[in-house]
Amino acid sequence: MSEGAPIETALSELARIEAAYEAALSGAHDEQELRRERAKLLGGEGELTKLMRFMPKIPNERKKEFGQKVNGLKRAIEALFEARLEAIEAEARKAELEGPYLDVTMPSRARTPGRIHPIARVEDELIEIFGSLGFELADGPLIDTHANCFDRLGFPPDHPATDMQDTFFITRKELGAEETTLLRTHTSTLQIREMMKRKPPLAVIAPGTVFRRDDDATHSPMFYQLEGFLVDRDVSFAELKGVLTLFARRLFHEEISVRFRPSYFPFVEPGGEVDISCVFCKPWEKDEARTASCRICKGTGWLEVLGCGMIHPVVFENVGYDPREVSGFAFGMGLDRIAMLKYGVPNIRLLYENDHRFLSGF
Ligand code: FA5
Repeated sequence: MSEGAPIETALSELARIEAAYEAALSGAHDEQELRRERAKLLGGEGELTKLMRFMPKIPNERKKEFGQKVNGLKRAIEALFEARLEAIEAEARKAELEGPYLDVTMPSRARTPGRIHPIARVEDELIEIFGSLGFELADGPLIDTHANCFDRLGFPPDHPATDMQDTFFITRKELGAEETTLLRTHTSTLQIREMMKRKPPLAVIAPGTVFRRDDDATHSPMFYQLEGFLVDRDVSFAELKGVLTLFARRLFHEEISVRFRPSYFPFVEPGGEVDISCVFCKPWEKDEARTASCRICKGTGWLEVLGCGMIHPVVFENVGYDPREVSGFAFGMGLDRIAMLKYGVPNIRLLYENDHRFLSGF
């Protein structure tokens, strides 16, 4: 607009907009186009909006006249816009009703039902098996203290056994945190947590995720464990053997044998590892050639499944129990390993790759 005679220029621009807006809005064929046309006139950079910015340059005695004209045109544009919008919507609805018939009774595309993930299935089965023996279910936080994960379990400070495990620290004492916390490296933290909370007798299982600095075909940095422990008066290794033999036979096969080998964990004494008969070459069927050539158990006929033992008196002292009064056993197994054995999964990573086949049945 020229600077010369602002009011005349503005009025002629107004007249131009007035003459053109009806054709522009009426010519829009759908809602999107209609909104675009409206924006060209009334949007932030629309023609009419820009004209309003001209107001300061209009002589005072004509400001009112100019303002009224602009507002009047604005209202007319809005009214036509609303009417056109309604008409366009009505047309669209009519076209839909008159268009091809949609058969809502047609059967939908078949969907394959999902299945529970192998690890969750194993977890459910174990909860069922141990539940039937009277073990209660417990849960604990994934981030726990160094004390619950190691110290109260009898790991001496800086014991090499923690080197393999204590890597994923969340807080650092040296940075001012009250207590060192880390992603728990085993579910044995639940022994401490439950025993500090409750008095014996107690029989508990605690499944959950744990984290370590591990990564190969049979080790994952995140994996699942299930902890079990029982504390009462006069509990002996015989009960531990009985419970674990029953678990292996119910979970895998009733003819499975169980073998206990001595092993060291700071929180049990005596401690052991448990092997079960190889579920692939099935030594109980006495096919010696098959066992000799079995790649899974490497011809031994045995597979390692868990660690266990009688709870160490130091652990009882650390949780406020009297080791002269109570005794108990504990065990901890890797659920991933058990799922791999049960379902013949050759590599642990397959369990975490979202492979559809794991969730659609096998
Ligand atoms: C423990 O973690 C002990 N807390 C178990 C225990 C509990 C012993 C109670 C005595 C009494 P270990 O580090 O061996 O033990 O791990 C137990 C099981 O977890 C192993 O037998 C194995 O099945 C599984 N496991 C260990 N590391 C991994 C890993 N990186 N990926 C998958 N499974 C693993």
